[in-house]
Amino acid sequence: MFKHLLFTLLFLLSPNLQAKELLQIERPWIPEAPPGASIMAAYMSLYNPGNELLVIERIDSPDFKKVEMHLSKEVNGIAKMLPQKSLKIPPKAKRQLKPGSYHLMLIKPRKWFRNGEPININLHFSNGDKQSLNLKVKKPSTKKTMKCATGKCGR
Ligand SMILES: [Cu+2]
Repeated sequence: MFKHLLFTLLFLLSPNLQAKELLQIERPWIPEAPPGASIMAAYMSLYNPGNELLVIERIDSPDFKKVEMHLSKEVNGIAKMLPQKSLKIPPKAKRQLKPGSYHLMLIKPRKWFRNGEPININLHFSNGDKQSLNLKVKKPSTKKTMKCATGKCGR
């Protein structure tokens, strides 16, 4: 009994033994890209449940040559994607990665990722922590794809 209690206490006190979840990922979306596409985008909502500011300093993936953090912004009437050095998520706050705003740019996939296939992304934080995400590619709805094909995307 005492031994069991001691073990429980040690477990609770040792941060290394606990599976750390740094950010809560909501509604992840990696749209399927056409075959041969050299970039894909990843969208999701990042929630920081902790009491300290979390700063994502670097992102990598075994499935892509490079992962960049971007911000889509209109500069002098021209839509641009500005690379971001970091993504800050304040305590108890949410950062939305969505079309037309912050997003992840997945560059040079190692193969054509189709609907339902898994993609791994590693977030590296300024405090040395690392969080691995297992996400899935999702086919954009046919309706939207057809609209885009006829040049009426976004309407
Ligand atoms: Cu981008």
